[in-house]
Amino acid sequence: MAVRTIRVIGDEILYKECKPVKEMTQRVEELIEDMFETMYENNGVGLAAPQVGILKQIVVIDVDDGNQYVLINPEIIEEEGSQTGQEGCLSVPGKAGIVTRPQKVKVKALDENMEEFVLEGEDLLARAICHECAHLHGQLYVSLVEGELMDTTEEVEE
Ligand code: GNR
Ligand code: NI
Repeated sequence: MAVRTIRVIGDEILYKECKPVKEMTQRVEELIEDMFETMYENNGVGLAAPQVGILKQIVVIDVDDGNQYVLINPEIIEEEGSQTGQEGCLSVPGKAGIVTRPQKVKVKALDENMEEFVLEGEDLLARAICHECAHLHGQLYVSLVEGELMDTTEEVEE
């Protein structure tokens, strides 16, 4: 297990389309473990493989609902309602912005055993699912921000 380096905005890999995973391998298993470790180390609620430099359709999510979700080749199949709120991204450090997302989503994906499942998420889980799936298609939340991108780091003047 290892904490991997997170790619940040401007890195061209973040803007590329990710490839579907065809089979579970030891490499992919290790990647998933490392993605969880990297996400927890950086206090994130989700992480997509391109953020650690791998162009594969893999997402991990933990929004503190008692579950650790692994989504391989995810596809959002239903969206309902809308929520407008603050969003951040580990690949856009020190910034946050207001983004409107569906209030509820249904996503179809494969789990770590390559078994298909459908996950329904609301509130932050729906937001995280949308945010992570967008990463797999080379999209960052900054392109969806309403108004200004805000600074979240305190600037202390001397
Ligand atoms: O840690 C994260 N917090 C977050 C907050 C609101 C909406 C989405 C997110 S995901 C983000 C981690 C990240 O960059 N995942 O790609
Ligand atoms: Ni992100």
